[in-house]
Amino acid sequence: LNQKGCVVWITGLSGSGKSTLAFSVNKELYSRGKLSYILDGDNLRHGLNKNLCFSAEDRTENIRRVGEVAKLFADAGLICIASLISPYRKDRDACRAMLPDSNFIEARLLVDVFMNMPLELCEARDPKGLYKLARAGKIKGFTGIDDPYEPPLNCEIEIKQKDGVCPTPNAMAGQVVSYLEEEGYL
Ligand code: GGZ
Repeated sequence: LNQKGCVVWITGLSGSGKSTLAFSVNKELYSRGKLSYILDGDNLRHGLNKNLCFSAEDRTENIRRVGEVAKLFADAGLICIASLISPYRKDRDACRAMLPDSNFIEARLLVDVFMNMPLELCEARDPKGLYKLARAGKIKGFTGIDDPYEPPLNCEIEIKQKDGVCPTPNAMAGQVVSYLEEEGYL
């Protein structure tokens, strides 16, 4: 396999487009003949992380496990795309510490991507009706409503609106793929 592994870690609010970006990047990498794999928080909560809920401790454990699995994929030479809300800075920092920059390749092993979409937009989208339930008090501790989201202080890539317009999935994926190219992963 002529490919260096790394982890693309997508963080952001529910409904900010993390999964859309993950799929779009995956598709683009596939079309370039690169092996990649998506670890999606919401999906993993049906299997690997079935026993976890949304308390601070469980979110920390959720992110730790996904970080460890992502590291295994990267070790195996894959580009691992992890998409989780990962709302707490210290949990994301712990993942970064787990995946230190290599001495051998001059590139980050963990690429932080921040889906910087305003809460109002995510809440207006509300694809699963979860914000509505959270506002009605039917879900407690929902990120952005009554549980915090701590935005990254320094990330490699920031995805945001331009003149009030969201970038298309292709454009967002393009931002990530260009970065991977620059870093020598593609
Ligand atoms: C946040 C919640 C919650 C609470 C259920 N807070 O957008 P979704 O619906 O499809 O994906 C979200 C998913 C979050 O899982 P993660 O593993 O990414 O979260 S974390 O990184 O914080 O561990 C959301 C849904 O689960 N969901 N309850 N209380 N999101």
